[in-house]
Amino acid sequence: MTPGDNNEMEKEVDVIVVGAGFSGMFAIYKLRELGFSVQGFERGSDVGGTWYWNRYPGARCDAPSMQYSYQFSDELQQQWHWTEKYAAQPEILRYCQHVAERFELRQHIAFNTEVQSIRFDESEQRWHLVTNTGISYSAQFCIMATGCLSTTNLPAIPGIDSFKGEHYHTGHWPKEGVDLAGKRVGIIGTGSTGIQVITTIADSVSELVVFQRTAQYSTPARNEPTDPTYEAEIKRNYADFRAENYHRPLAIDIRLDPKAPKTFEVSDEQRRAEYEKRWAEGGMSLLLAFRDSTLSKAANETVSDFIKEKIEHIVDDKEVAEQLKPKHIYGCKRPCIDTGYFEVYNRDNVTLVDASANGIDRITDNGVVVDGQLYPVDCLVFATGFDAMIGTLNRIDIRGRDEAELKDKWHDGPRNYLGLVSHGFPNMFFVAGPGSPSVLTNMVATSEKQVNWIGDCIGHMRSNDIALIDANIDAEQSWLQEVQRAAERTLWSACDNWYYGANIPGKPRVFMPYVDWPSYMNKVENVIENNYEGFELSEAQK
Ligand code: NA7
Repeated sequence: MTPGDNNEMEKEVDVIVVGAGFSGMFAIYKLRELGFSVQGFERGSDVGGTWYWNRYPGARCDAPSMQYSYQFSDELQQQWHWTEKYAAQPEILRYCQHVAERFELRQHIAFNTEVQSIRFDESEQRWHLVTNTGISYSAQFCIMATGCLSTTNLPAIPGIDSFKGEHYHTGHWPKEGVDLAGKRVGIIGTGSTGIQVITTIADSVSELVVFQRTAQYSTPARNEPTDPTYEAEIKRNYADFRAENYHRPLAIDIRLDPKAPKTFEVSDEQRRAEYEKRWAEGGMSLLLAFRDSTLSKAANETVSDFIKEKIEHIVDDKEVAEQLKPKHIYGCKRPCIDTGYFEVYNRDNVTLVDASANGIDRITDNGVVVDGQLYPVDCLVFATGFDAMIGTLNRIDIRGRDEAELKDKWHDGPRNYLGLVSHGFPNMFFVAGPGSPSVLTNMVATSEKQVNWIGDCIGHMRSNDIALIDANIDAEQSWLQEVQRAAERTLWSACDNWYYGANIPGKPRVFMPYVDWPSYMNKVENVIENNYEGFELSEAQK
């Protein structure tokens, strides 16, 4: 079927929203409030996105709950009570469900529905969408809220299909849960997810074998029940707190002071004291202790050495401690936070298998082989991450002007202007997509900001009889260069990480998120003041 010859069942709306996680839900709400007809699509059976799928043991957000939440409704933020500083997955999912109910969002969403294709028809100036359930829609606008970590990565380890025991990817954890008690469990992956699973299941399984290819930095989360005094203080002036946070480098209040001294401007004793204080406080703030901690290699070494000392101190077995010490620069991979991670390796039922030299040889019907040695397990957990940021977009057959495929256009890396619109794909907006700060910020807050921008833009188009918005090709090219340049100024560019697509074989090495949130926010606001500079707006055909 070509876009033109619509099948009879095709329905028409103003706006299509793909994905019903935090950004998709808010996009549906926002556009509906502006008076547009909206239809959402979601492959899960309910809202929640990342928090719907990632139900693995220990799944928890590493951004503080009172910030990792919506701000569009003051009533909502006043009435909702987060029980912990860092909320666990079930609580975040309950929150998403509450929001869906409270704002009557579910009626606009087709659940259990995967979008297969979205094609632009130039003559109609409309997008046509087809799903795996056979329903089809056409709309003037598309908002792609497909998530940054929504396509799982199951690595092509030889023999992976031959394993006969239970096996799970953390990003597809069964809804009904899994009983791991008393089993011999192997886990592959020691990123943020692996660390959460390991610390949570270690005491209930009979044996836990951790297959580690790259050792990770992790600092104590120091999670705790929400402090009522803190909660009351924030709620007294929530709006101001939110507004202030938008001006912070990561759109979040995590003790990052742009005016802090540089690492070597203080004495060794002062530096040590600051690190100790931040280690005791918990969270990721150790990485942000000094102004240059993420910018200068020498500065960064002082903090990475500090963490390595802590590992040495915590882990009893010296050889294991050595294997757990990361080799890369702290912060060039996403930092992890934990509750008793390194301590786990002092347990008799936990074995660390260092696969850093040659990776995993193969998986057999009953275990995992590393450096020629078989480690038998009953169950395998893959905490092996995601085809981040563009994986889900690339799985949809998206065709813009002249039938050009988005996947082809992005063959050498994603391209768009300000992370919002990709040239040749008019009226299709990305939320938290590549080219926007997204994963390097407080995602809920910055996605809300982006959706507000998109809503205002669509509202402006309607009021001014503008039919199409596209990105200017030169503006897009300059933006791509700016995104790369901004990353190169930081230590993010100093090692392989998923922001560069380095975790997926064959994925182009392009830094995907934009590092500098406050300047991004200024840019997108200035664009509006300058009559959508960098975009091409065309009037409706008469
Ligand atoms: P990550 O951070 O991508 O971690 C994936 C882990 O899986 C990491 O330790 C990888 O080791 C490991 N991995 C992947 N493929 C293999 C193979 N083939 N063999 C051995 N080990 C492998 O994903 P997470 O889910 O932990 O976290 C994603 C984000 O969620 C996180 O950054 C936060 O933003 C929240 P490697 O490092 O590649 O050697």
